[in-house]
Amino acid sequence: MASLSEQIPNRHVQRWVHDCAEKCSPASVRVLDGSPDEKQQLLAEAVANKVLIPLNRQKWPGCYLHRSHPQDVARTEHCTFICTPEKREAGPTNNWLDDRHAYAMLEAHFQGCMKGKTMFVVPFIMGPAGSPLAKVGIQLTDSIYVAISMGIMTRMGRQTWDQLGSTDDFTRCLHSVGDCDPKRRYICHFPHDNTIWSYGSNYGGNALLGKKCLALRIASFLGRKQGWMAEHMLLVGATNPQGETTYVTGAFPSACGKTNFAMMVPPADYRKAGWKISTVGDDIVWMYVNQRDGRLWAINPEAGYFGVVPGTSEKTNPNAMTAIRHDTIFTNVALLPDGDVWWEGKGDPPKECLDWRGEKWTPGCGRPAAHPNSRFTVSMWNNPILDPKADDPVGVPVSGIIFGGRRSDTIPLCVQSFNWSHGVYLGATLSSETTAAATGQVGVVRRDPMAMRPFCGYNMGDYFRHWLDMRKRLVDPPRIFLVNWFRKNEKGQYLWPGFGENLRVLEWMIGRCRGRASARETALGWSPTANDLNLGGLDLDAETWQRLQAVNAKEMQQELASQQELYDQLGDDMPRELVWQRELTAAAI
Ligand code: SAT
Ligand code: MN
Repeated sequence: MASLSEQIPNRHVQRWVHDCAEKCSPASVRVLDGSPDEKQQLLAEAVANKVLIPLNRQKWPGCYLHRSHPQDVARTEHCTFICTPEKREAGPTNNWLDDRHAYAMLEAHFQGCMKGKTMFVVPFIMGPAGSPLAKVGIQLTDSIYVAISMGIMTRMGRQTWDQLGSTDDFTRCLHSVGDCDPKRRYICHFPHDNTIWSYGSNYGGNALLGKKCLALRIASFLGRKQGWMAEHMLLVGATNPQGETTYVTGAFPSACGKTNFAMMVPPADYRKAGWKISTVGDDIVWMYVNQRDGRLWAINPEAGYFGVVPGTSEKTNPNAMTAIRHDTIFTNVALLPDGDVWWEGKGDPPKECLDWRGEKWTPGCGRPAAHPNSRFTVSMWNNPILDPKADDPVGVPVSGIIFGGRRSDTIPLCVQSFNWSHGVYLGATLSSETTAAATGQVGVVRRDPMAMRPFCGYNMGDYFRHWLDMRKRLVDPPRIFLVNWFRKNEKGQYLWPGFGENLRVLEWMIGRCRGRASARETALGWSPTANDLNLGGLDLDAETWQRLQAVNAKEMQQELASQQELYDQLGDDMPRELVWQRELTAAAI
């Protein structure tokens, strides 16, 4: 075995790994190279250690089940901290710790925490290799599940060293599962030091540090300093029958259908006409101003999808079903006696199975078989509709930005903002009913600005200002939209069919971006009439359409009142433009 310094060509990384190994005292240190052989070894080791259960080879080749600690099933926002010298930098929507205090407290937890274990050194690139936008991270972890998952979710391995060169421009990601006790769980970000320390959780958003921690919290902080944007958005291409491709991004809170939208199958009549959808990303984008055309361009920094499993089926997301057919890690789904897997929404329930905790489950036993936030981890290369530019170092031009939340009432199916600042207002006041993606109560309305509330690495007021300022750098800014697929009638039924039918709304949005679709003015923005949207073939009567698009004065007044909470919380940090935008809306209702 080559020595550590032979395996790690970069001196800065060598020194840091050495220091962390001294702190954590692992029995051994293993530097990953990202090769297929290595992946097979890691999988075999994880099976031997009962971290992974191999699934039925015929039905699910190369797939495994992982069962998490029962109290480690979602992001834990109350344990997530932005650590800076000043509280103002983190702002009122983040948990803050004084950085020196946080280091000192966590030192005590990391001290000797890897005794008897292997410390994996996981070098990875966020973004296409060779891209000037890409960022290097090195994650140290004592979790083989995390090491394997990072290999799927990022461009992991040897090529990282070329990207890094001899610089020390890398995010230092230190992770230990510790004893997985939720009382001793800390996900700490040190944006000034380009450092993340995560202790006490093995769950995706808490432990795969390239994802939310680096690509959103740290990257949003860097983006503001450097004039670009890191956003919690999908990125999708839509190609019309004329062969013209338009790219849009979409910001939706966790578990509101981003992955489904990004992998959408067009309705039958659209498919016949020649429409095609292609995925660039399902969760995170980095956007920058391309000096060649003055437009906003975007890349997906990730290389895999960490998607919600329940509700995924041949009907709702056949492309995801194809993608996860092989080489996928399932976390917290149900296991059948023959090594098949099942989850709620997949189809008929099995007569009997083991639930996500490994306990006997029968239909009607009163518990879900799969955890509501069970996940698949799969390479983007498995996606049958991966966009040909998904690995392009310059990314793709963004024509439209969609904000969306899960709201049973108040918010119409779709509107377009009047202009960029109004669009920033629509994004800043985005709200959604909470889901199982984070621990806490499910189904309560919360403000989730740009779907970034849990992921913004600095003061939300400064983040809004950064959004407003980006307009000045753009010659031709993307058009901004607000959508809500989840409006219900008084019986609690969804008014809009959603899924592939969302392409009808997307087609209108693309038409607006390209200046060829019409709309009428409402208090909330430009709104399509039934004639502006292709509703042919949908079983949707005029009254339902009316209710989908209604801007109800009473509901809107409540909405504006509830926005006040966010405005009060941000106080003087809230940009004046957004105060005015809200006043203009109030006056228009
Ligand atoms: O669990 S993750 O944070 O990775 C996914 C999500 O909540 O969006
Ligand atoms: Mn997400």
